[in-house]
Amino acid sequence: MNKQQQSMILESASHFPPPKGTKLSYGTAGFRADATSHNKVEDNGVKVADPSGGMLTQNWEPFADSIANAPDPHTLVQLITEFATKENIPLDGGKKAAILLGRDTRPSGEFLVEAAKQGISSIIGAVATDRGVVTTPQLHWMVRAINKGLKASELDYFDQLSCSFRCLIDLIPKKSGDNHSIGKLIVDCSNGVGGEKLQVLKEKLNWLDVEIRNTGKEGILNEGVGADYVQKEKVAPQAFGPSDVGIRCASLDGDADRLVYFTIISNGSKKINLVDGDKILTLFALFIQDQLSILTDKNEYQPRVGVIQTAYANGASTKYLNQLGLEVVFTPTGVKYLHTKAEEYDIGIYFEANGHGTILFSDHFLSFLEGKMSTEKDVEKQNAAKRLCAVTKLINQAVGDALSGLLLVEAILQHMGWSVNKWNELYCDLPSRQLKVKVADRTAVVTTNAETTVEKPPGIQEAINALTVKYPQGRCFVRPSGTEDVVRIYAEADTQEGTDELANSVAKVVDQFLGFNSS
Ligand code: 16G
Ligand code: ZN
Repeated sequence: MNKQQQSMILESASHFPPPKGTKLSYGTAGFRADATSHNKVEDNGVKVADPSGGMLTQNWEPFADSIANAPDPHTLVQLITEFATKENIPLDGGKKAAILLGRDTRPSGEFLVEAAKQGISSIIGAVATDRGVVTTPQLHWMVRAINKGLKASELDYFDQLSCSFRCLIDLIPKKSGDNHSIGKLIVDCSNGVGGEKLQVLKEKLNWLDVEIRNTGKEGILNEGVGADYVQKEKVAPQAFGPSDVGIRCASLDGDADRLVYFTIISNGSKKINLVDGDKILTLFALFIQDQLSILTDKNEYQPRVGVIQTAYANGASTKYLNQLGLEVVFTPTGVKYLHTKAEEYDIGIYFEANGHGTILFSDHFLSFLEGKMSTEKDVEKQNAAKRLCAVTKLINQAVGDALSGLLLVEAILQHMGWSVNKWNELYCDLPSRQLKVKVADRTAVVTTNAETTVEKPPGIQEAINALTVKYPQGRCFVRPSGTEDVVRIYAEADTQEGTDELANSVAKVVDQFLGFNSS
């Protein structure tokens, strides 16, 4: 690193001394400042997208950790020099770099973007472009598009989503007397960034009967609202009430990378039927399977379809997907693991139960589709190819995206002429329970088999097994959280009582082995 470059970094780093007593960690999907709560408005954090538009490459995470925790500017320069040498990154302006910045609606956003700009301007050859307030998936989409030489503005994003949605609607087979109306959708936007973006889409799409709530104009981010709240608490969010009973509702999270659906069950209660990420995955898988069966003959090329879940997927969903003849595989929790696995297939469909997920298509499959669209004479097949092609454009190829996921769900429901209940009844979720236990050191828990088996501390897995076999359809696993200082417990069984009992007894085991009084 030359002198000029060194002094530029030293100067900018001197304005941002690390906060005392805080150890920052990149965690599952980014730096988070206060990891004890789930994403309150005062929390802040930083996510980094790779040049591919995907999550930060995993082997860069230790570097991200080390520079975030560098005690002083000189150590920072040293760490950068070492890393650049190791990764063959030309410094001193040897290569140009463009960095896109974006933020959500948190008050800390402007300050963080400003800090990032100062850091970037201290690297010779690096140029920052501020894309303003965007959803997390929008920024990932833009990075991917730019690096593929495609149109990459926010307007391009909205155009691509709305055009491909419209295309799917136009391709719905017309049955006489059936206008495919499936009624209104109400969306809870978690008082986050999704509200204003969904409003833009709504204005572009006459085919979408949507009412937008919790846009952040009044309520507080993630307080009694949003996909995380709805999925974990299994209750309706703020601003939803008796007049919404039975209506199709959806919830985004604060940065709009998670999506779940729900309906309110009865008057006077906040109880809901949750339609979670597993069901969204199932809907997508069914539609794709249908279209592929129209498009391809048995004796010709068959794209490899893979469905990727985590251990949190409800057992009933896995069983259903297996019955459809689909290949289902499991990875540890966190989009980066699911996404990487999905890339191994021609069509990789991944979802976490909590609503993070998307569908990835291989280049090979994309050229197969193009070929079909230009040569296929059969109208049915031609249409199936067009539909699949529209899906590849609608669904975000960089990362899970609640807005594009929502449009795909809506298009498929309209295509099938399905109500939300019909969709929800594809299979019936097994009762499940999630608990967390505060432990002295969560890193003492080491798991394997996509987090379903505990290797360390020894003996704990045997204790969990002994409890689990007592319950019909029992399944239970524990794992250290990647975002909070706790060990999480997930249990499933044929009844809610049994499930709760199993979860509670395993929580006791975890506390005995790892709790504060365990040593
Ligand atoms: C992060 C992950 C999410 C995962 C969650 C688990 C991304 C974009 N986000 O929010 O996928 O479900 O962590 O949290 O990867 P936990 O480790 O605390 O259970
Ligand atoms: Zn999110």
